[in-house]
Amino acid sequence: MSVREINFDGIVGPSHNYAGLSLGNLASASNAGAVSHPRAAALQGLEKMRNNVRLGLVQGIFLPQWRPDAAWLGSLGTSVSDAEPHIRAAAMSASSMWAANAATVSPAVDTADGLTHLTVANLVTMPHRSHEWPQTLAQLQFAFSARSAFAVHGPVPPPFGDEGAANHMRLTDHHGAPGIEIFVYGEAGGPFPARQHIEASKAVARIHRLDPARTLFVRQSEAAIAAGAFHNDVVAVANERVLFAHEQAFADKDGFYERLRALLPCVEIVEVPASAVSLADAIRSYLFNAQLVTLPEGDMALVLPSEAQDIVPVRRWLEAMVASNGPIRRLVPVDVRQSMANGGGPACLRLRVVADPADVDPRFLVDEAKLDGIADIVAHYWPETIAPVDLHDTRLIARIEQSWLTLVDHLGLSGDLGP
Ligand code: SUG
Repeated sequence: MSVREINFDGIVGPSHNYAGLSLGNLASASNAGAVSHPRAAALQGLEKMRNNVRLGLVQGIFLPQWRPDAAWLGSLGTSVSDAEPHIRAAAMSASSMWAANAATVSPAVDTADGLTHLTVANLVTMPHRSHEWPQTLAQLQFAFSARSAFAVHGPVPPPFGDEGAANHMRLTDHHGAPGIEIFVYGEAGGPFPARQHIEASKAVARIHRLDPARTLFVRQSEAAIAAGAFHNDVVAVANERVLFAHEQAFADKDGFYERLRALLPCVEIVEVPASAVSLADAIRSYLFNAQLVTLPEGDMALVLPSEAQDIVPVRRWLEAMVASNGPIRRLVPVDVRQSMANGGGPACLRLRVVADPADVDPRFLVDEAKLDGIADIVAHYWPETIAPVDLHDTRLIARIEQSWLTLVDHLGLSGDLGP
């Protein structure tokens, strides 16, 4: 086989719930206290993966994490029954589903030692996400265990916040060619925290042995963070030679575009002006939190949330874009509403790894038959609903644990991944 882009999607865990834990994430805040549907959420995610397989893309998976995270609660000197409600909710969160925050990935062709480097994200800014990394790292070490192909790194130390690939873009002539790696960091965000710190981005670039002459550090605009773009992938997405971004995504857009054009003359920047789609509508619609993918026949498609087209200025802009002679030729709407209600669109749910699929542990790759098997387990075991008040219910917790054990066993990973 040869180098391909592989999309690894996080399977939505059985504890998926709406506890309103993410300051600056408007969807999470506005759905706080709502009743979630973990089974429907996981099935929606699996359908998205199936869709991508049918498009001819290579699809991978990451497993949900063991919840409640008793080890983390133990390190805080408490337990699921004794913890304060917000700590219990943090220990129960299924937030590892958003695999774009699992790690930052630099393909072999960009690194000095010819290995594909992956650095697990520390996610220190949000308490409920700060304890994801040990279980994520364990999965990365299994999925990418081939030492001849991959180097998997632990997290950048706190206090420097690192949220992984959600703040990283790669532009290149084609996936297998050397790329320009772009790290987007925040400094200020009005009332909201900037979750990606430049110190962390620079550390990841050094650890990945990137060529400084082909690496850019770009500041996210304060207006974007203040409007609810808690990650860059809410206002911009890149694929091969195309950068698709909102006009107000970056603090110094002109300087960034100029440096990018000098480094990659073939780059095509598809910019959505604020006069066509406001920042608020861009964030409400999650237009940019789409998977911009190259189809086997060579055209690019935008796998976007189905509700994006319900917002009139966004629909108009998309219709005009597809009718024009631009690089994005096809729209593929997908229903991931359960994830969207916590601020996670199609792009949040996946981590892109450009690598040879033959080097990846096959337990982390899926085809349609394997997706069917996973969907059967989800349909049978995952809770149908969870209200935040249920989070301490011992029967619910037992069910969540049983769901996880069944899936991990089914995928042949029970000897390797454990609570
Ligand atoms: O970190 N939501 C996630 C959404 C992450 C989206 N990822 C990307 N943009 N790549 C977050 O804010 C909500 C959890 C809650 O409120 O229970 C949450 O964590």
